[in-house]
Amino acid sequence: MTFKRTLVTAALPYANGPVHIGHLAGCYLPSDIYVRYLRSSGHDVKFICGSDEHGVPITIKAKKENTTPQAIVDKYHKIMGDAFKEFGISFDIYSRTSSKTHHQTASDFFKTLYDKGAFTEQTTEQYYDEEAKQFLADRYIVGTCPKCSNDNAYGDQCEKCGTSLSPTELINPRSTLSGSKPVLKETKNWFLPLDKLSPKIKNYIEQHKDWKPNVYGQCKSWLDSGDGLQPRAMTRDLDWGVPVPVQGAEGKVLYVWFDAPIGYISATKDLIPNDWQKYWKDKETRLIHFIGKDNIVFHCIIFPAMLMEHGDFILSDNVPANEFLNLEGDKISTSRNWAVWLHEYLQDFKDKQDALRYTLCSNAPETKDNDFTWKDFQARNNNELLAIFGNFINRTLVLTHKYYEGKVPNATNYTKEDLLVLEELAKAPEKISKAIEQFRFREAVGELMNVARLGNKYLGDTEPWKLIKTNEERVKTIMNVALQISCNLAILCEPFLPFTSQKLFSLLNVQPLKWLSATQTSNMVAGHTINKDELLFSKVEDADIQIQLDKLKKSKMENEANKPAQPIKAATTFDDFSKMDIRTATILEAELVPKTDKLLKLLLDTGVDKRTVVSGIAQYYKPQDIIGQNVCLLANLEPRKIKGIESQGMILMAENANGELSFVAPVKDEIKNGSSVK
Ligand code: B3M
Ligand code: ZN
Repeated sequence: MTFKRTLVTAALPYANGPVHIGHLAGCYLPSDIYVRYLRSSGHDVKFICGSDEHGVPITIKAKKENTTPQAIVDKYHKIMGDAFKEFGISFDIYSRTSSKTHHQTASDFFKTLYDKGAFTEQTTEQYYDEEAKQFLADRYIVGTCPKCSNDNAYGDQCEKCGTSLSPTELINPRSTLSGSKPVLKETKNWFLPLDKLSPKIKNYIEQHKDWKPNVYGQCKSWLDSGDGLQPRAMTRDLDWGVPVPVQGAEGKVLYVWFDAPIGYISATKDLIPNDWQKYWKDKETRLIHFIGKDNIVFHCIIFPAMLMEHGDFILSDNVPANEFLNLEGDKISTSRNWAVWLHEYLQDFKDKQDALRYTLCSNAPETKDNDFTWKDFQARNNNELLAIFGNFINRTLVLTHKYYEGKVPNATNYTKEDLLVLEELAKAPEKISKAIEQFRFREAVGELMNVARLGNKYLGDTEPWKLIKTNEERVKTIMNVALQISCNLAILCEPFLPFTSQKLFSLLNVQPLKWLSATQTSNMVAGHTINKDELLFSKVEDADIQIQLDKLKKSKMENEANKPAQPIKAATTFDDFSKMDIRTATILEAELVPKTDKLLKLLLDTGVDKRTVVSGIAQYYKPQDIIGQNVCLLANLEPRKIKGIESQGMILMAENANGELSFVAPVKDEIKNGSSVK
């Protein structure tokens, strides 16, 4: 089936915090590349996004900051919208779900389903705060964790021991609104019977074996899991959101995951009030949702189920979800401030949007979780963008000015080598298109870089700066070819590096050209004058990277300081403790255990003997730095073979909340090796 137009949506981010690189890499950058490519290729495409402004976390944040949910979403809607714009994410509209259009659209949608009898009504018992006179979302209830006795476990989870909970499992539950003890009270909500819709959904998913394996696989596992799909409440007892448009539903709003995807429809209405239906109802429209992996079930199962029940809408054709991006080996976390925030990046790396776009695309978590490191960012900028792409362009522009006063020379006589390069150049757009169309953006950006490599190698091989003394005619052709490559690079890099593309077109003094022109190798016309040369990219210095690493280190330390200590373990007896022979000792020798990256083999002086201990501290200490270090040793621990080495005892280490280890040692020098620790 061929399509006349494409509607691309990017997940609506919650308006309760700024945007970080994980968001960009997971969803907004790939969707932007895709849309820019389609636009450049002359397709009819609309690119939709906006803020997701409902849901419990926003109401909690408002309470904490002593303000209203509306004030919270107003603030972050602006911050997020600005950050996207600054990074060149080219939404046709960045809308919001607190808008009038959206409330109306979501409300009508619910009503249609309700009138069709699509929902089942279920009465359940929920906690109710009699003082605040409202039902309590799980997060509004705290109590004692039945597993670890933490007094401040939430109704959905204990953050201390990580157990998932339901509010009724909490011991001594209390409401965070009034502090009072909540009571169980019956409440009626409307459920989407996903169990009954399961065959239809299954059928839909099975028609999409072409989806990315991570997406298709997750859908299948939802559908095929033990109990299969379960009915899901589409309304909530809450006062922030779209009111449920049904009699007897006062004090209830639509479940945030019911209204949020409808936000795509509302935003399209706001963008093209007279034309939106074409994009949502015509079978010749292709609908594509870009999302992160935690949103798969909502976009592939629940939203399609809603659309099927409604009946008027097309279903999505693809959901190219990405996996997660980690940062320097750790999960990105807003609450732990373990993130690179877009607005902060731009303060530190002014005008370097494309360096981040390039790094995130080259290393995108397309098929598995991936890691962003600042060193990799620096290397990609300095060794690829600057040393290959930038270097090629710079040499081309500088030589054109030097030899021809900035005028494109005539290509008079192509050699076989020139023709091969031009042929390769003309093939590039198709290679890149193919990869983009299959959502393989890493491969696509790799192909783009290959064009820059081609140019760089061509100049290196032909060495026009040498030939200019002996064969002026030949240099004209070489420089003409180099300028064609430069111009086509400007076209081909636009989806990935829009700022660079714009700058390069302006250096070449050419109006931006479309994708199809890159199949030509004659876009730079002889006699045309280019503009004065300027560098396309600048270096990222070690010092710049150190600032970022220090920032992260600071976050780690602040977290460490804020983290509650582990609860004290169950009581033990003095007798049990005295069975342990703990002694002071000194490290005499240390070396890495071959073929491992965590283990050190240590030789210790225990005052009684010299013995070998294998210790898992290599990530925290270098062998050469710890010779002479005083330690405490559990000396009578049964010997154990580790990686073929007999370890005679265990060194005691202090561990912080981030799992980092530090030696524990006597503080007075006169404590000799072999002194017992009691
Ligand atoms: N706001 C979740 C998220 O930001 C949610 C996406 C809605 S898309 C309709 O990850
Ligand atoms: Zn717990």
